[in-house]
Amino acid sequence: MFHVGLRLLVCFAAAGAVFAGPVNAAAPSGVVLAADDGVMVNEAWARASPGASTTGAAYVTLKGGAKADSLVSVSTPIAATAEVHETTNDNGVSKMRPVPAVAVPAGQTVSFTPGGTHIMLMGLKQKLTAGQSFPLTLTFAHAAPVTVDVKVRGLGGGADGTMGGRMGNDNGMRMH
Ligand SMILES: [Cu+2]
Repeated sequence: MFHVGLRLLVCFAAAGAVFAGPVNAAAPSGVVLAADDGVMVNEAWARASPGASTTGAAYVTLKGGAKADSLVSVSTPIAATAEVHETTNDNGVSKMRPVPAVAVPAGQTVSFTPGGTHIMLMGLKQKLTAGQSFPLTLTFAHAAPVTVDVKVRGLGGGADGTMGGRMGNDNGMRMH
């Protein structure tokens, strides 16, 4: 028999947190570029490309704005072709296929991940080297296109410690 002491978690009241509600400032008609109206693109990163590989994969986290939207295309000057792919597991075999659009519901977060939805870069014009970054433009059905800086992380995680060990086996899909 042993006794597990119950620990009380002390929560700090969020003193001073000020929630400013929607500010409906009068904007010139036809000009609506407020950040919270469109899709936010966060955490854009890519894996370093090994050896002479001419393909790579990049990942982003999308945060839906006030209205539902969808990502319809991606492009980058460093690759001949960039496509949104999704990885599916078919009887233990990873397969990927291009997806025409990725739904970004209002206010929802959509995360691209190794082994899941990813941005496939084909015909790389330069090696993806850890520590470097490159521009990636995301085009949405409704929101204005967004260009983000994609940070290249080392193969298999490393310094940043993220995404080093994903679940499942590789099945020759190490890049995705
Ligand atoms: Cu792919």
